[in-house]
Amino acid sequence: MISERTQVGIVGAGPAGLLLSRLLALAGIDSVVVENRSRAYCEARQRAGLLEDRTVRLLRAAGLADRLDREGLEHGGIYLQFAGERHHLDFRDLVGRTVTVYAQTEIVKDLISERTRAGAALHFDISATEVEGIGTDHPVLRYADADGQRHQVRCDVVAGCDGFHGICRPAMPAGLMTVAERAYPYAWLGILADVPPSTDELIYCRHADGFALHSMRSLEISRLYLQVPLDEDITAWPDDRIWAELWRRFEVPAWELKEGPILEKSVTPMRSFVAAPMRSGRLFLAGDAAHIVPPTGAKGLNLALADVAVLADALVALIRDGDGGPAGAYSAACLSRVWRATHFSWWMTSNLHVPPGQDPMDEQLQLAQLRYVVASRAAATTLAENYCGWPG
Ligand code: RFL
Ligand code: PHB
Repeated sequence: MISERTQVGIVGAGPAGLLLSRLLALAGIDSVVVENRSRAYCEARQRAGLLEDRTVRLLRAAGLADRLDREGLEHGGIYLQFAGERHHLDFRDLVGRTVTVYAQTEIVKDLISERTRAGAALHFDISATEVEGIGTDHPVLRYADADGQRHQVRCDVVAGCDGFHGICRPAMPAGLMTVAERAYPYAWLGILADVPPSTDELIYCRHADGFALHSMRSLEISRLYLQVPLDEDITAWPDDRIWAELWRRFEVPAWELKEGPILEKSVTPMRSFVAAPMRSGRLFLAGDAAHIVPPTGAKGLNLALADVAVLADALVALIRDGDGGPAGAYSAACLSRVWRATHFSWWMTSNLHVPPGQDPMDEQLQLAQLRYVVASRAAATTLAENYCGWPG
């Protein structure tokens, strides 16, 4: 067993864990990050694509936005499509704000490259992660490195940034956590395609046969999603069936969907999940380890990064200044934002998807709500300020 010492032990090298390590380093606090996947896997995992303006400012302030500022695509709105009509929502006009398309894969690459250049302790391919002693002043993080050598890291604090399936949430004391959860009766089939986007801004589309979303990764690469049945077998979706279904759902007069080679496809279930509190003793949860939203509101990554911005300040106060006030307020501060985003994500999801066996009442309620959003400036403003991020 190799014994080590750090101030903050971070479990997980996703966007939350990596940004936390960077923010702490800027304040002179050292950390060890352990990740059970390989670096290549973390850098290639296809997930989010859309950043709130606040998230962009956070990355800029952390000195991580050189490539984001060069390659990110600033968007001033979205299209909302239903009943065969496409409507534009202009966020600049409604709330004076924008969002930015910049893939999570690129944020993770930028963070890993910065952390590596800074000589940070960042260990990939580890296994058997364990957290112990969170009720003491010196919790311990244990893991086995890529060669199977066991390590024991004595910490001041452990940050659980290990996503929904990690080990940190289960390491919280039994009986402490309250969990609110909702599973949705459908999934998303997502594709990455080697073809320029067929739209200038994202299209969120409700079709009688289900939701579809046209997003993008760059001016060359498109990202598209289709609502499919829960537990859908991906082999039921050869490429030509995917393109035909996308065409059908997105079809409006005088518009064309450009097709190209499909680089990747996967099926994602949809879930809302909030576990509270996000802290017990010296263990703090951040990002997907504590909460999950369905992707329709584009909030998950933004929430994860917002959590660690609050957490970094709280840990600096606790470790450097001996002030436990901000650490005590951490969970409530995050959960207020999390619940707003949870509501918005549920609202977007519920209004744009067609559940199996939808009755005429529910269908008309959805359409009435969507018509209201595109007709009322007040309703459109509500969507815009939530989509761009609340509080901003
Ligand atoms: P992550 O990214 O899951 O990272 C957790 C890391 O912890 C590692 N890990 C462990 N390491 C060591 N020991 C263990 N025992 C471990 N267990 C797990 C994992 O390997 C992993 O590397 O969580 P984090 O950092 O909290 O980040 C959250 C985001 O990844 C997530 O919320 C977003 O991707 C959600 N999301 C979106 N968010 C947005 O803000 N905008 C979007 O447009 C958006 N689109 C999406 C999305 C998520 C999607 N999927 C696939 C769920 C679209 C999709 C399809
Ligand atoms: C994406 O580009 O992957 C994306 C964009 C917006 C969403 C969800 C996913 O709401």
